[in-house]
Amino acid sequence: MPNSPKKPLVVVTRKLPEAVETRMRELFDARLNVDDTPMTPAELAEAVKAAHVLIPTVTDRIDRSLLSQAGPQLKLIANFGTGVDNIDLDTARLRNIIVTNTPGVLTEDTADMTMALILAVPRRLAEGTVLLKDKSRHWTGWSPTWMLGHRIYGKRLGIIGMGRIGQAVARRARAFGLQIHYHNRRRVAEEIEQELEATHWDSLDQMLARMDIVSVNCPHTPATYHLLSARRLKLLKPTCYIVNTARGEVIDENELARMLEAGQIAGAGLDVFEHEPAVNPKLLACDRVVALPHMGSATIEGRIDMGEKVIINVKTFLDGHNPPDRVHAAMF
Ligand code: 8YV
Repeated sequence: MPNSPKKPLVVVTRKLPEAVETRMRELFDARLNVDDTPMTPAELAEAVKAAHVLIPTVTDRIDRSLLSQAGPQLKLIANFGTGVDNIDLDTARLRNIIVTNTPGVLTEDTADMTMALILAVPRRLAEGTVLLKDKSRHWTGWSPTWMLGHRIYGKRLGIIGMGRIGQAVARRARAFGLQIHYHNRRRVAEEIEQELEATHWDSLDQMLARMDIVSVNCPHTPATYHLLSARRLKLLKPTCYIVNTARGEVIDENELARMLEAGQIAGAGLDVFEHEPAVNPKLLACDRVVALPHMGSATIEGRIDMGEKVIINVKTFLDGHNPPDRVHAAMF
């Protein structure tokens, strides 16, 4: 019997949904991570020495030092995720390694989670649940002045980053009666502004000073690192709430924690943190913070869609074509 041609080695760094892994096994020589233990830098180095394709996630640092250890056979990094701030795009380009991501398929889930936080923080959802579940406290009944939050309807929402996710957040927020404001690298098309009745702010500083809720929906890039710096956080009204489902690095987390503790910001809904998986203990100690462990796109449907997108990118590339979700450094 003739030898069947050797399939390319595809290393997947984390456990993926069953259906995705099954398809990967059929198509590639897939080295999967069955017990889902994050790979150490040494294990990642071994992987890039042998793999033709690497499929990392947000938890893997694909930096210059790692890429410098890659063998010449590594030609594609197909990120399982939309944000590519875990990958040194410039070094990948210099080494002729193509990078792809999974845009679009996690837009609606992430926007849902953003909206959930926009509702949860001003209306004190997490605090209320904790109060009822805490066995040491007994709920004595309704009171007109107890557990008051703030109205959402009619307030001003400032969206930082009006890409796919920012727009999906704006659509939801409008249905809740929020007024939409945004700051973005580029102004969005007029039809979109009209549909969302969105006000564009060229100056982020000026927008921040006037908002009731600020939602971070931009990618983390060198240009957006600490975009909400200590100076900018001080521009917010003390009654303003902040929601972040993008990347922790966009906000100066230490300063945010300090200001929340000092009552200089009304509250925060945070799904992402600057030094994940570490979370600033001051944030966790603050009643007015709803904190989630990076769950924005965590739906079964979303993860399967992400896996399918990764497979399409890898298969298209291995078949000799340009993968559909190729990332260029200039895009980020
Ligand atoms: C993913 C995300 O879960 O895709 C992204 O950029 O932030 C997340 O929602 C994660 O990145 C998977 O790698």
